[in-house]
Amino acid sequence: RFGTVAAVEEPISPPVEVNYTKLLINGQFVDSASGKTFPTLDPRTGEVIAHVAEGDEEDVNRAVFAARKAFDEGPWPRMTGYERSRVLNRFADLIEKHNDEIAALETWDNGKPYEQSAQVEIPMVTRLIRYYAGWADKIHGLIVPADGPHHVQVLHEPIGVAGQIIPWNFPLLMFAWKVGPALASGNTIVMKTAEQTPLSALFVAQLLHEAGLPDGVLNVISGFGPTAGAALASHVDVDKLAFTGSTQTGKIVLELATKSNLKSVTLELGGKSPMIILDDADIDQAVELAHFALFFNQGQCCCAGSRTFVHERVYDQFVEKAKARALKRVVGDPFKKGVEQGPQIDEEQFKKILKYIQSGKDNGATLVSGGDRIGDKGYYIQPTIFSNVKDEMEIAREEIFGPVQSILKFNDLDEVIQRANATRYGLAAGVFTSNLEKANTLMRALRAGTVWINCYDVFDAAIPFGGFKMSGHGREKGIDSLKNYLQVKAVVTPIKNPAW
Ligand code: TXE
Repeated sequence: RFGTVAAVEEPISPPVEVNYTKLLINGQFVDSASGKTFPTLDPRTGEVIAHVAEGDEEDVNRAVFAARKAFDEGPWPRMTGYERSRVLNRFADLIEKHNDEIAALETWDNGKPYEQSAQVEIPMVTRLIRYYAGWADKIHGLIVPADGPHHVQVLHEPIGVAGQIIPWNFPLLMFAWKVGPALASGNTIVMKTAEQTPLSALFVAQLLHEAGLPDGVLNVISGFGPTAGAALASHVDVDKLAFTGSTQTGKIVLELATKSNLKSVTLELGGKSPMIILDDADIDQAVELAHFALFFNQGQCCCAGSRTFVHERVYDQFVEKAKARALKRVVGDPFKKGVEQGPQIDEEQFKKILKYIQSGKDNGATLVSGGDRIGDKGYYIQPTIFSNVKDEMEIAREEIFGPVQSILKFNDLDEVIQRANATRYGLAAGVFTSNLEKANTLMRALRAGTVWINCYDVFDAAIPFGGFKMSGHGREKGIDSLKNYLQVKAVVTPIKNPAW
């Protein structure tokens, strides 16, 4: 048995048309220089949704040229913060107005449940844009006291042309995390979307222009990594690169950035986040949250709680309850009401996950539930649980990025700290306990960019997000993300009469 397949309800999405499939360069939707297109597929069936213009180096060059001009000649960086905040707020209003249509496009292209898109993710996009609209007129520098008769100002200026490369797991949220702070602080952008999910960014880019964004400030290139992505990462006229994706590709873009012009780089990469359940935790709540932490978004989250460490005293009970919860998980067409899990993004990820499931079986982990695909069409996978997982197994070390929960056993706090930290990643961690002392110890000891205590995946525009170790460089969201897009300039002026 696997998660229930919901097939009763009628689809709940509004009808949606695909109206934007070209590249956005200098405020115009245009064909690619080569005239090439590529298909974007529906993960429910593998069928083509639309053919999208395929950007390559020449298109990136045109887009960077437009962004450079928009930065150097203005008006965007020279507009007042208040004027920029007005554009961003109007943009947020327009996203809100088109919420359900955008959500439908996102679900169609990505496969995530429509209810999740419409009720959680697109509203989070709106909220995040408003958050950065709020910052736009509050970015300022400092006057610092220095020795000697000098007046010293520290200015915070936009950095210039930002290259941004995003993945497919949260297409529009990733778009917003990058565009929000970059625009609020007066930069111009060339964005390379993921080849699996190009549609929603093109739709909202058009809304951003309707909201008053000047031409050339945001350019959107659909296309592939080794061509369009690499051209952007190595472009000498790009001042800053922000990347979200795999650790492997993160290394490549960092190298390209270094070799070209040493542009500053922020990276948000993979993870293998520990989820630690102590024996004094509320077990039912811990089971539910550990389930959510792993299975949310088909398991395609960089911060997925993918190593569930459970204290030996409650281990068997936890595994039984986790199994019961996984069996109840509603898997099916993401447009149907009540569906919790849709298909995986594409065939490549689908095969990768099935390979990891096989590796778990081969390496002696106990298959508790699931373990196979669902049906023979689309990329659906059974909610899968392995117990008796050992640290050295591949499924406990590598990012699976799918609905596969690995449950490990521990018996001592120091031991679990050491094991939880014994990974090259350091993106997030979860702690479940009713003991404040233990929570405080774990919170300090865990080497991760986010520690959730008795909760998981709590995201807010104001909370910084990013990784320790090979999970990345820098932070997104909050004030930290603004800093990624600002240059610091010290201005020193002699003062004739320091007494005044
Ligand atoms: O990632 P890539 P993929 C992890 C997850 C997943 C694995 C592979 O484990 O199974 O990565 O997914 C662009 N120069 N994450 O192949 O390659 C690419 O076009 C410049 C974690 O999708 O990292 C896309 O826009 N750009 C992750 C973006 O990089 C290049 C989210 C991400 O693709 C490029 C997604 C190149 N040479 C996957 N090659 C997270 N941190 O949330 C690719 N790209």
